[in-house]
Amino acid sequence: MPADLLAGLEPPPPVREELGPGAVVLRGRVLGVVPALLAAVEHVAEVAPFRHMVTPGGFEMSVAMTNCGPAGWVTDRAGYRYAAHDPMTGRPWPAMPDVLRDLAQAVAEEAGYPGFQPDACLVNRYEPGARLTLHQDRDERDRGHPIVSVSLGLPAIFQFGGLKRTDPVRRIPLAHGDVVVWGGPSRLFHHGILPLKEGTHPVLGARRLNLTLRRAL
Ligand code: MD6
Ligand code: FE
Repeated sequence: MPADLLAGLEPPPPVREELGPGAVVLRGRVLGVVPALLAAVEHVAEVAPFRHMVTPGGFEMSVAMTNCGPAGWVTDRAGYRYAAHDPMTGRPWPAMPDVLRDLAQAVAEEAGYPGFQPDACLVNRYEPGARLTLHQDRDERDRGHPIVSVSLGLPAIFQFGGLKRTDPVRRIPLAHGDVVVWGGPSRLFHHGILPLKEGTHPVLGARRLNLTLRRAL
């Protein structure tokens, strides 16, 4: 078959949308590496299974979570923090697969943050109805580092507000393969995910996965 007939099968180049100061969405950026990302998540979840953590206020989160890398984000009655060990197994979190580290570094650089070296990857799993209320990511030691966030599976509505909880909130749809990178002036902006709508994604079924890669320590 002539090569030009296959050219149309290549994924389209990522489309860049500025979200706010220091925050950008790269549409479809990871579509070319989805199988490798899913294999990485599957391995992580075999060692450190997804679980519903409890907030300091005593509520079980609707989002199921696990982690990889030297630092894992956890919450329980004692508060939010990064921990070297999985409280469920007592063992260190699984190592961060190279594909995640390399991807995060490359994508951060494209977004204007060269030299990003993540030591934490939080994996969020949503089923229809699951949500993440408006919050700030403020448990990382040095907030000078950006966060790289990868969306897979069912689409979701991302809420993106401002420094104050009461600032106006925009609603941004995030789809399979999209990446959000943010840092700088918007690093502490409030954000959340509206309750996931029912649906079936061709690759992931009735689920959404979100991977957030950070420099926590
Ligand atoms: C999610 N993301 O997309 C939740 N936090 O499921 C986050 O809470 C988030 O996407 C910090 C930076 C990027 C994010
Ligand atoms: Fe967050």
